[in-house]
Amino acid sequence: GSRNSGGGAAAGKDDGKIVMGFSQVGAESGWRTANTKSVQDSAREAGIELKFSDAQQKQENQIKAIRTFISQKVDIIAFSPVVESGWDTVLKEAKDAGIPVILTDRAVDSPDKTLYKTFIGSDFVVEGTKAGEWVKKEFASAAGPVNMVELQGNTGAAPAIDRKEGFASVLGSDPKFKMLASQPGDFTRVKGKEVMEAFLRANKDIDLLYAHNDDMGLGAIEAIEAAGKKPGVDIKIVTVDAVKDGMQALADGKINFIVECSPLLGPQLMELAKKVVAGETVPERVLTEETTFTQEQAKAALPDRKY
Ligand code: GZL
Repeated sequence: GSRNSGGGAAAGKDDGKIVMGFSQVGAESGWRTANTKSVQDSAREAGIELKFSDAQQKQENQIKAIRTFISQKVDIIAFSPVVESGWDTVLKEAKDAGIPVILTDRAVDSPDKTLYKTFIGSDFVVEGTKAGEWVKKEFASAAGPVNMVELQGNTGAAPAIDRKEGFASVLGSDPKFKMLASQPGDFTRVKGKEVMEAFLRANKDIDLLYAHNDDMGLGAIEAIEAAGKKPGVDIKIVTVDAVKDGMQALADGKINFIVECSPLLGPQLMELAKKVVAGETVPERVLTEETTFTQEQAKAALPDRKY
């Protein structure tokens, strides 16, 4: 059971083990399941007791989970906010309860930086610019117009907002590149396929698809093939994540370029948690290491891919 370590601070279990409450977005994509595995495996290796909750991509479920962790007096809370906004109230409740919070994967837009100790995750704007730079190069000799469509992540999510912004910052000013349509596909294969079907019905001549994650790109591939077109040839595809299924499609020539977004945040998260619980200062922002893959690089990397 838990004992109150006094001072209203959160209590660990009697055996001094750190207890972490983790609120996960959901299980919407290959990236997400790899991220969950990384968090769970790393907690076990770090000797941290993990209370894990899956919010099925609903903000109200994450808020409920955080409130439960507060009532359980966990030592630390970590979560990946499904959307950027609407967290100040519950994060103030955690702060008032003396429970430190770490943001992982996605950011919140709260101006009050005292509501969390650190944010570990990718720079999604940079990921969007990497995708845009590839498109600019790929179509450098094309006379234009280059007709593009975009499958966005779930509305309001930091990666959806920032990947869109980064991509547009590279191509938006060049009149050759035309964004015919840009809609949310919620980071899932099913929705990505559905929205791509609609794009194909409304636009006869699409040259490029930018999907904010592999899973939506894989759903779109099904729609493109059903429409009798060759993904990666008739319609070039650039995605973000570099999960195994995406890398396989890249190696098979159905995707043309993938910007990596690493889900393996677990080890760094547990190290940061130990430091925070011990009262040590930690950097405000911890960036993840990630790269990009061409079709050739995917063939070489696939055998060693951990997720
Ligand atoms: C990005 C992460 C995104 C992935 C998607 O860090 O939040 O959510 O790109 C996942 O695959 O669903």
